[in-house]
Amino acid sequence: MKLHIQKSLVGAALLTAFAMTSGAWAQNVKIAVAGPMTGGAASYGEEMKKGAQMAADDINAAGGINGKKVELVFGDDACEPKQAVAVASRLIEKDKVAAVVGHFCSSSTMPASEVYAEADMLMVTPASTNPKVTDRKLPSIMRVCGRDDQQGVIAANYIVDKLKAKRIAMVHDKDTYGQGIVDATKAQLGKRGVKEVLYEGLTRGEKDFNALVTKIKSTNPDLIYFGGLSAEAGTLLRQIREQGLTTTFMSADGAVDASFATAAGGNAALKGVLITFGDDPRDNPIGKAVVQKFRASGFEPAGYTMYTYIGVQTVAAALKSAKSSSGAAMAAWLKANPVDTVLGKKAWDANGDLTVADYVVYQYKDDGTYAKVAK
Ligand code: ABU
Repeated sequence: MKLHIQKSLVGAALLTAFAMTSGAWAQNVKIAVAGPMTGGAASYGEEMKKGAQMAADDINAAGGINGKKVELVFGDDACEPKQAVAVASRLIEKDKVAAVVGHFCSSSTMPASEVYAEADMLMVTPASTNPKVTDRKLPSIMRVCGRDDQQGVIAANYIVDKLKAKRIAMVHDKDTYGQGIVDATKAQLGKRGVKEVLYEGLTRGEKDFNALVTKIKSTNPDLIYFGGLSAEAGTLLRQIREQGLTTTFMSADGAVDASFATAAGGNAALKGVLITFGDDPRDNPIGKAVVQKFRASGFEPAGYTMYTYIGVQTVAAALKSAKSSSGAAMAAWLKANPVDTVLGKKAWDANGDLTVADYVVYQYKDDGTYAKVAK
């Protein structure tokens, strides 16, 4: 009897293994989702996971891609360029994914995209806004977010036209995105006749910026502009306020994340802070049902959640219709065929950038939410 049960268990295990390699599992279309699933930027990775999973579930509920189910494969780059390259190689060679949604940090996306382009793999980033991501014109590399040379213009014009600020202290995190967005804003400020009073870098992951804050204070700024991610944005803001500076603080899309408030010392600490970000995806009427589904599940689809959702929709549309497994051919198809997403119809130019940029200036309230103050 015991031997019979053991044989049955072995048989069932073999059947399962067979099914996984040649049955239903082999029929799946694997889409990778790569980003910082661990480390200091893990909250963005969580947004990516949630956004991608909801999109995959919705696509599968509607019949999948040409009758095949979408199977997500997650890759953790921890927002580290070397790890991103290793993850890209693994997704291509071991996991044999059909396309990639990712990465998050521009500094990871840039080197990983070289690997994808070499393998002729479609990669669509939901969040990497540095211009060089697409300006290198790699044929299979695209994005569903805006660019920092668009975002920086909106920020600088708001600083000049609405705030009438003249003494701008600019701080970045020495990373591709953080320094890039500061440089883009600085370039537009220069065009508008404003020269910054301070331009300094801090180091990501550090927790004590008090010496830098003292230096900022000595320049008597009327605006502090920070380029980087939410952990450093929040820590810097907290230490600025602890040193008694009430100066307006402004940042960009890298700070639009719940961990900004956590690092700053709570929601109230963000009151009055300005940020630029794409038109709030949660307010788009087309995506209302998806936003409600997230909220019903207890997850607020903030930051890049909805962008990741449309990243999966975008690669799914290409996988369904491009009639080729070539990443360059799928990207060419996307550039010629706008895609209906839960954030509206999206179209791309020859670079792989969206044809319409929708950056907006927001101001935080004391409850952690923010409201539009300028388009
Ligand atoms: N765009 C905000 C953060 C991601 C990045 O571009 O590095």
